[in-house]
Amino acid sequence: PQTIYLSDYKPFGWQIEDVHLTFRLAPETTRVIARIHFAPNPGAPAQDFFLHGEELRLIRAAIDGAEIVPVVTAEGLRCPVPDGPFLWEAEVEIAPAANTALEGLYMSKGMYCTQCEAEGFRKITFYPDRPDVMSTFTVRIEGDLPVLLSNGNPTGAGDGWAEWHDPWPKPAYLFALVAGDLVAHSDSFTTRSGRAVALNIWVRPGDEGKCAFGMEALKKSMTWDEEVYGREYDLDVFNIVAVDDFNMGAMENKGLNIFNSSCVLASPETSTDDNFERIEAIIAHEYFHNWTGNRITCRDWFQLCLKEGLTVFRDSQFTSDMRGPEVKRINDVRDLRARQFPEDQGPLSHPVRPESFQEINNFYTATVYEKGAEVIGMLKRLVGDDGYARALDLYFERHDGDAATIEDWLRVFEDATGRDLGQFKRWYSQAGTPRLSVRETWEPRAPASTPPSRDPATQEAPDQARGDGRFTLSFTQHTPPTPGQPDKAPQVIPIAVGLLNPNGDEVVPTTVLEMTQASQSFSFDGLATRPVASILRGFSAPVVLEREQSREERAFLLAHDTDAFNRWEASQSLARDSLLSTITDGTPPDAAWLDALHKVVTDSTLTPDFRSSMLDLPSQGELAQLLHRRGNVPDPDAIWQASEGLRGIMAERWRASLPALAEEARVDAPYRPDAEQTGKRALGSKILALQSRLDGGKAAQAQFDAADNMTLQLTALACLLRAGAGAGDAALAAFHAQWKDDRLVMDKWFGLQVACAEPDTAVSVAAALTRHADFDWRNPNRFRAVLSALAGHHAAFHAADGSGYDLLADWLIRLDAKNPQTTARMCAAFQTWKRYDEGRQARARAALERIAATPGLSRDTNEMVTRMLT
Ligand code: HT7
Ligand code: ZN
Repeated sequence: PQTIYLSDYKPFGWQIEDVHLTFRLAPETTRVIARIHFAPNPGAPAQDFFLHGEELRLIRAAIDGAEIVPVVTAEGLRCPVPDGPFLWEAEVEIAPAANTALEGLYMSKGMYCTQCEAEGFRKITFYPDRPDVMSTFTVRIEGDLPVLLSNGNPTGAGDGWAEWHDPWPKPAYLFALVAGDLVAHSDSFTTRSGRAVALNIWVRPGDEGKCAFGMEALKKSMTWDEEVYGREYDLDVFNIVAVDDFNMGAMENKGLNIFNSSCVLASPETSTDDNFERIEAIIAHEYFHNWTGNRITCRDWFQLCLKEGLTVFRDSQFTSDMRGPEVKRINDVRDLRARQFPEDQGPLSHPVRPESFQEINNFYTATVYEKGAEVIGMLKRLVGDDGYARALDLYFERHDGDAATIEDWLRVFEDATGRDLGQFKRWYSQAGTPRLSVRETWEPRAPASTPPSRDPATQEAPDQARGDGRFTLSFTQHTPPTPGQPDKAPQVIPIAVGLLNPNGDEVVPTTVLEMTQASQSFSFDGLATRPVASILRGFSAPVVLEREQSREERAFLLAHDTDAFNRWEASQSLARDSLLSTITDGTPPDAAWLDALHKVVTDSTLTPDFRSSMLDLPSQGELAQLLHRRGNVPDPDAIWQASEGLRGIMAERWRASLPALAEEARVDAPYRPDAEQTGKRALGSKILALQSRLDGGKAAQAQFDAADNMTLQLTALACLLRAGAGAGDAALAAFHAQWKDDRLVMDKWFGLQVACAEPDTAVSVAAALTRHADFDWRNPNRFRAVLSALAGHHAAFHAADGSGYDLLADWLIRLDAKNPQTTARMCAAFQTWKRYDEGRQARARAALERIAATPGLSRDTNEMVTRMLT
């Protein structure tokens, strides 16, 4: 397979003035007629005329009206063209009903829809399918279906046809078409400059009752982008369509966003609070792409983080504003550690801006998205809120209509703030998670003559805390080697630090230290007593902080830190140590930590959602990662036992407080998926899980029976299933009877049974579910419901007998022939395989080798397994 390199970038030899497409829809024989005006691109080097095209049956091609016979290969088409501008015409035939890869034009339950990012447009017609070739599009759709949609504004419609025109030049990956028997939930929005925008969420009949929340989220997103980034919507209509068969979450096609139905449809009865929050965030994300991605797009796919990192950063800001910043930050860091850290610390590690790939679909990763957003967060921390706002204004002003690069992005920050970002740029090119270690020194009487430290933090203690003491933090950074990058240079690390007095007062408020060297010290002068340092507040950089800190100090921070994230982190760190001691030498859980945590959890001056977050324990995958980092071989069974044991001890130790906590978490008002109620239910579900360990599921059964919303119903069902001994059987059957006709709820039914099973039964539960009559494995949501749940069950997936690996491999091999993109993404479940013992490694290797040896394996999956086996 061919490897593509960033360094090989070369502009396309032609520009496109306009694109006219006519679609004559038919499931097996759709005709696509393209009329495209090309003109030479004066800035491009000389090259042959080549158009991408895959799985297209060419019927006719012409240049300036004269028929030609181009050379057609599996990748595209070549032909001689005139020196000047010319009109290209091509008619091709495609078979959307046979398209199971869900890329290009395909069918989902009788509905036509498209997915063109990254390189799907080439399955629709011959075209320079690359993001730096932009054009306006006019589209005519002919088909015997009531709703015919494309990008831009509608320009005409009649019986069996509709025409659309998108006036904004766009790359082909933003093209979209939808046709089907759909109904709309409609509304409108007036932009601040007075444009009236028609808003529609299109769904299959029967789903119209699940659109109201998405519509509100859309309007909130539109308002927020105007208020916070000064960005207005720029067409007369904004359409969203819900599709059941979809490889990812959603797609930001210009004016016609297409969503996986699980990421837009919601109702209190069928969706959990987490679903609502995720839907709100994804609608915002896709909407925000209208500026960060569509109006300013990427020059090439290596620049993917330019749009994705920035848009994730923007949607995180939005969620913080809608739901509160503290728990949002905690959740984002949990997610980063669970998904991005393993990627960055394993065989799939790659820079935020990769330098080569075989299949770009394999680089829609947590590194590009979430680490890409973290990098922007650091940039904002370094230049300040005003600097960030000026840089973003300049970015939109300078690059509107461009296909831009990371260099362009950093240059606007340099020009707007006067900073040199040369070293900062390493965050885009160096893979791996930096390790940051810290040493503390305290000089009670720092002699006045002591030369100032190399980088004085210039922080003075407030008057009542003033003294002669100097507190110094000495940091060292090191990034371990990653594939293709043995040596790393120091990065710019913004380290947010605050200092607390032993009585809990903050003597130095949050200060951002800028570390640029491999080792660097920062001093704080004028202190009366040795402070307790709260380091990396708000998780100010995506690093692993290695800090020797006493349990007493961590318990102190857990109780007193004014930074909510570090309060949570102090507890996490104690939890990690406690669990690791149990895992490695059977030490019982740290009682002092449990008591300190209990104090926070029962403190009703704190919000329920923060208290709920405090109850989160490090995941079993995170513990395995930590053990591996410390040079131990993780034992998944021991990790499971320790985690379960700890939960049991928490329940016992806190037995007396649980009823009052459950009462406090009760919501009496009608269901609303807002931050306040969601926080209460989140706390309530954690408490119920603890109670279920004591009462065998009695309280959970009562909640299940009385539940009038999916959050309460599903959390109760999970507790009953975890209680084992058949406690969940009746509820599971009742749930099935109630929801068997709702595909999104049934995905939950499938997934939960695997997630809640004991390690020794989870693989057989998953295997049995794959034989269930409703296991439609070609539907990515259903496939993931069972098999991603298995991959996420640490102890079951890493079962010593290799059964977890084998089951997943069997299904990946089967799916690859139909849907390479989803298969390749799910292969990443194996990325940590080298952490485990020899027996497990041998079994995982065998599973990977079996996938690799599959005849006709897709390029997507082949690249992933090869990287993991190397
Ligand atoms: N920009 C999109 C990424 C994407 C995608 C979405 C759906 C199906 C296939 C896809 N390939 C790439 C989604 C986003 O980040 O907003
Ligand atoms: Zn995106």
